[in-house]
Amino acid sequence: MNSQNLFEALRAAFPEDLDQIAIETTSASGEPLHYSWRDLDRASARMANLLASLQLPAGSRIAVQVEKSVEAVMLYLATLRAGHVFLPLNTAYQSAEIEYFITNAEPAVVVCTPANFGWVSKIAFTSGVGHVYTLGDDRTGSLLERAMHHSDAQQCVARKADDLAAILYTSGTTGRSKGAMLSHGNLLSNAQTLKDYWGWQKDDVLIHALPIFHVHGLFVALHGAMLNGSPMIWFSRFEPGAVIDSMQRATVFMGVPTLYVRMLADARLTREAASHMRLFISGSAPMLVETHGEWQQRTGQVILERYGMSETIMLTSNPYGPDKRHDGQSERKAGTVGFALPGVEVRITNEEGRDLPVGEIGGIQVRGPNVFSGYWRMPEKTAEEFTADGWFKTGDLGRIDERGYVSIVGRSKDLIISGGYNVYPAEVEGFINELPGVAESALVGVPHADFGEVGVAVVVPKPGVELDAQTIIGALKTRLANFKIPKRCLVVSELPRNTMGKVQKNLLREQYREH
Ligand code: MLC
Ligand code: AMP
Repeated sequence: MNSQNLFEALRAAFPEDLDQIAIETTSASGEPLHYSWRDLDRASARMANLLASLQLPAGSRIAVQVEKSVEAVMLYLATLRAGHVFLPLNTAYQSAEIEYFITNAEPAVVVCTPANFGWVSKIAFTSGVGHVYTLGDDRTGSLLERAMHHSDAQQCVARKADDLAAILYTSGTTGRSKGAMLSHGNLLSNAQTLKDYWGWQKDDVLIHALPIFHVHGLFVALHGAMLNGSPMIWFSRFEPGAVIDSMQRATVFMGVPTLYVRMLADARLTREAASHMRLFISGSAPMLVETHGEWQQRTGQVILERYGMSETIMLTSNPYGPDKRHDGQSERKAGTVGFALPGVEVRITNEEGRDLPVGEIGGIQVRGPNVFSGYWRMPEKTAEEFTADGWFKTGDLGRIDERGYVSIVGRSKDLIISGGYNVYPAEVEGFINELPGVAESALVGVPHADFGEVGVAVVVPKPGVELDAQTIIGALKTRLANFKIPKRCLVVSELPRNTMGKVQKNLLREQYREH
């Protein structure tokens, strides 16, 4: 069989001299650390051999909730090499969330931080997971200890293009998370398209400062550098000053708008500091036109905004250079997410699913080799989100102008995007409504200077009950990831409803926008 394992394509792009530096970073105690391409190859081979020794069926899920580290990248590569499915989990997720993911995905292996081993392993073993390892962000943990006993040479397991490579959980409008199933073919085709469209160059160096449990940091950034054999300057946490200081040795940066806002607030960001950079890319959340403009004024560089999703990886992008498909247009237009990527089709439809003319606002739909195959074990949900002729309904509202630029103008899904993370109100409301004394609640997104948008909870008590906002927030903190916690909680006597009895969130949004 002609294998289409994504790892083989990434491995083929490694430079000939494997002793060159692939990743430059600092240890938890601040010591410089350098990883060569050979290190990535050998350590991921050892981990892949460890996984092989467990004799798991092909396509087993490897669920991973660990801090950002180079060893976590090695584990991702090892999972691909071994022919299994990588399931990354945000470190902010709490036990109720982890329990859901583990019972839903039924992983064969769970890897967690040493600090969380107690509660994670309890959930995992109770759910029938056979193997739980630990991986610290300081090169410790049972995963590395066990992998040490395995060979550093490995034959990559053959995979077909439509075999699964990763499952990314994304919250649902009903409050239940859905696992988007991405194949080797989805990931590789998108990475190759972006390599060409963003003009990756021989001497590029990527600043990697994003988390690696979502599409942006794990696929767009990591695959981008690796498929070009380009080294990375690696930050386990985003620190504006340190990132700005590294720009003189780098050429490409990718971030969510909050990262740009925070760098703009740092006086070290100057034209001089950014002068070595070739490309700044933003996505995962809308970037304000003002931020785009301010960045250009301060650095002389025009941010390239693109649009993606867990289900589709990247679907549109502003042009890097002249786009032949669009009369050679090369403007990176603020407030838009650019053109459909080569090979990707994007259309705007009305509620009946009919195509809308240029300039009209409707639902954004997408079709192409980047689009996932469906939600893990949720055939009905999958069927609902695809049209009969194979278009995926993104849930975003937008328009395409006469030049071909796509703008996102809103969302038909009830979703808050806070600092690049998605918060589904239904999920948070579900947790609030379970608290003693709560009759009902609504979570709405309001504008926020740093995170773009944050959640405000409006809660109605049961008759005769006095609720305390801080107690509600405190109770949520033990149950939900920190970025989902409402920044404010207001106790009110009733929620505004329309004649159909539906809560009018638009009124709440207006009323509480100053909060
Ligand atoms: C942190 N906090 C947040 C938050 N991040 N609140 C709301 N939204 C967020 N995104 C809160 C914490 O709860 C905590 O509150 C306080 O801020 C400090 O936490 P922290 O962990 O120290 O924060 P910090 O390190 O400053 O993180 C901010 C951030 C981070 C912007 C660096 O959120 C981040 O890395 N975001 C990027 C997300 C990302 O990669 N998205 C891509 C998704 S892929 P308290 O009250 O406890 O003190 C996708 C597809 C696509 O969407 O197109 O790319
Ligand atoms: P996720 O489910 O985490 O992958 O988030 C995907 C969602 O992020 C999309 O459906 C959009 O709503 C949003 N998104 C991604 N990129 C952009 C962007 N550049 N501008 C506006 N919204 C974006």
